[in-house]
Amino acid sequence: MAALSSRLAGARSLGARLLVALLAGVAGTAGSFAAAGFAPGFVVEPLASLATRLLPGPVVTFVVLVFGSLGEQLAVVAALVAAVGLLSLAALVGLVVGERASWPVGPPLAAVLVCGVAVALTSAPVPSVAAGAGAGLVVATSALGPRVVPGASPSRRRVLAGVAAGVGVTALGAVLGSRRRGGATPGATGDRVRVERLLAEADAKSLDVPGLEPLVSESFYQVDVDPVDPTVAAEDWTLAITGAVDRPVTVDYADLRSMAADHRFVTLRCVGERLNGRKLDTALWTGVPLAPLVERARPSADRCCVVLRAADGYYESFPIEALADAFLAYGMNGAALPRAHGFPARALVPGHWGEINVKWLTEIEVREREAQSYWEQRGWHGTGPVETVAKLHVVNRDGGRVQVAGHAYAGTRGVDRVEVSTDGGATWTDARLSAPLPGDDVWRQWVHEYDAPGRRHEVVVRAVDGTGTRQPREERSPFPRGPTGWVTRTVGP
Ligand SMILES: Nc1nc2c(c(=O)[nH]1)N[C@H]1C(S)=C(S)[C@@H](COP(=O)(O)O)O[C@H]1N2
Ligand SMILES: [Mo]
Repeated sequence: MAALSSRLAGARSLGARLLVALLAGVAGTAGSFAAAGFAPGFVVEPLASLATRLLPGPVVTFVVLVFGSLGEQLAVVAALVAAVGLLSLAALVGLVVGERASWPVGPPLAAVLVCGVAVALTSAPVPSVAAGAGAGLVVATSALGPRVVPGASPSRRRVLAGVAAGVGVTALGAVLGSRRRGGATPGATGDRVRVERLLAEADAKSLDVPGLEPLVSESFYQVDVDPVDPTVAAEDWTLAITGAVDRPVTVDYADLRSMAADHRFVTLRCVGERLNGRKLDTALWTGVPLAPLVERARPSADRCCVVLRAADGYYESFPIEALADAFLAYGMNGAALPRAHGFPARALVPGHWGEINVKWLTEIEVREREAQSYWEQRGWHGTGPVETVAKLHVVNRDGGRVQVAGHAYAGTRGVDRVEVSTDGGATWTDARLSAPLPGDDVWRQWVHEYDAPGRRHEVVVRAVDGTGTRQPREERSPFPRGPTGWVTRTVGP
């Protein structure tokens, strides 16, 4: 005991102390990650949420427009740095107080302080104890360093031992944490045969164009206000229908799964994406119609609107009529809804911008007056129907032949045709479309082949929706109502 405390007291160099404290902070963060994974118990998550919540609306909008999803990664990195900083500070206090004491109080004190900071941040006891243990281990190893690393001078050995422990704990924490999956995932949705048949149909109808995403997206875009997705266990999930209703209704996961399942192809598009961006995707969703659930609660005669609320604190309000054909999805492409896309259940509102397709849905409040929406409070106008768009994502060359292709989407209006110009808009030809999939809110693929004119030329595409309306030519930025305009691409000779 006495020998240990004298060694602790020997850690006189400020640099050495800071280094050990920093390593303890890193190890503490790794310990928290090992126990929680990338989920709300992880010390980084509340800081990342705080960062996005504290940022003023225009800044959030700017980050979304400029960085797209990279903005989320920046928030995570910033939160990670802040978490390591806070835990290191706690460890440093333990270390310094420990050096002053005449008995080895440093490591346990550092562990308790780090654990305390983690609990204050996350209110999750188990990951916090793991954080404290990781930090305490590094401080303890650096105190015992001279025994385990022979040769070097005592203070050098102490730091070396701390480094070794820090690296070890962090590596172990990283491996353990990344193995964790958030939320219990029930088996594949029932009705396997129907799902497989529909997926096969989408496969068969997808155009055979190299590089073109098939009709069911291979990777589905993701947009979240919180960089860490909530982890909601199926058995803990409920959806409450509240507000201006005669008798509020609560549905749990078992209720949901006991209802007759339906399968729908639905396309989603984010209002904040660039005109020719990639935040447009389609999946085969499994779930139940939402309107009958809301009807069960007997909405008041004066209802006008709903607010959909979610486990991540997200909320969106819009006219109740939009829910008439809405869907409550708990499956995606034949599997349980992935956590990233709203497990246990999300809303799908046909023909509307992605933002009101609320994920991790927990409440539908019926209202007699309109309410605020998360994005509208930040200046967006994305609760309405989508704009029509034809995207150009593929240019394939084969000698003198050129093949251009993409997707077109017009919400519930449907895509009637896609027109292509290969001379900058002077003349137009109809593109070939993929055969329509069943459903009222699904994109189509288009392809057009032509002889290369032997010079640089402008390819322009535009869609005409099912009502005969051609998409507007005028370029409009995504903010605040979503992008519009004809997509143009220069193709070489
Ligand atoms: N709970 C919750 N639902 C949400 C969001 C969110 O951040 N939280 N983002 C919305 C936005 S802006 C879009 S475009 C879609 C994206 O759905 P996806 O991530 O499944 O592609 O989800 C919407 N639903
Ligand atoms: Mo969005």
